[in-house]
Amino acid sequence: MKKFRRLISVICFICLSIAMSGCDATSPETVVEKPIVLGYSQLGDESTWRSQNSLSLINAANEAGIKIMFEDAMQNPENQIKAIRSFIAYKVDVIAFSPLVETGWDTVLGEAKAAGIPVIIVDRMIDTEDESLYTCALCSDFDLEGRQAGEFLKKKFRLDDGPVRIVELAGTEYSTPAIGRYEGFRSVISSDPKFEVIFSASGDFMRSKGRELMQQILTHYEPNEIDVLYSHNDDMTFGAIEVMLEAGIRPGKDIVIISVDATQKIIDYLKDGSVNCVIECNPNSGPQVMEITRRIVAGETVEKNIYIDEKVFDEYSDFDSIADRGY
Ligand code: GZL
Repeated sequence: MKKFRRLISVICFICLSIAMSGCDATSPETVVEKPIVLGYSQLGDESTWRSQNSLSLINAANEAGIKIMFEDAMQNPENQIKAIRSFIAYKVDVIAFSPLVETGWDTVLGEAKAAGIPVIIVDRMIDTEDESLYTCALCSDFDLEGRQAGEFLKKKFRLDDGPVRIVELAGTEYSTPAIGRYEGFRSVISSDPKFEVIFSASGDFMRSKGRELMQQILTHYEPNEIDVLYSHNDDMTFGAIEVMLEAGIRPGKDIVIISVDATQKIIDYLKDGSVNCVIECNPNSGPQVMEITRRIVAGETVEKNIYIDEKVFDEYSDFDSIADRGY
């Protein structure tokens, strides 16, 4: 009898401990995988494009079940370096960042490498001799974007003897998009001397500075002395168009306009003839960044350099084929 009671008490203890542990004795322990932790340093929130890029990254991380530590550097590379150091201290699984400018990253990326934390470069590129400092770079081809702008001008003015006088609103100095869009554009138009850039200055990809530069341009040149506005992003274009309209200038007619990014508003301007050419720069890289992160953590090989596919929309395009931009 004593043995029977002992057996019963042992069975009760086992049942009680299983009930307390919350797991089912009939099935193996359910192993909950630890979520991947991604440290992301975003360069700022200077433009419509950037806001959409940040939204894409955060939404994609949530959908992928990745814990994202998202830091906005507010256009200050020192803040990006601090953020990357905090990710290293936190021992994140992967670090990703959009570098405001191309240089100054070797030291902090060397610290990430020493800590064994892989780095993904997103959107803009860095200028480094040591490619071991990053595992993958997912960027746009900014030189191609500049060349596409030049090719549109050659087509638009193919029957015009010139001169074709161009004013340029450039992006943030020493940033990959500003360098690529500047150099790519000139590599095409330099083949024909009728094209002349009469003004170029950085508007930092900001609407307010685009506005200021257009006002400055109109103090130096009469409207009929300007044939083309080439703007490195839509936000600066919006600022410039405001000034043109205030000055009685018909955007897209009195001055041909080329803009880069392809927000919905600039596409609407293209459709109503206020803008003549839009070079797409795709901000929706979030899903690709999370897939690259997952593959790196899983130990899979990833390509060193991945370019985002992008299109050109211009006055010769079939506007009905342009999908809603979503931002
Ligand atoms: C390009 C991106 C640029 C956009 C701007 O990839 O870095 O920065 O063209 C943004 O709109 O501010």
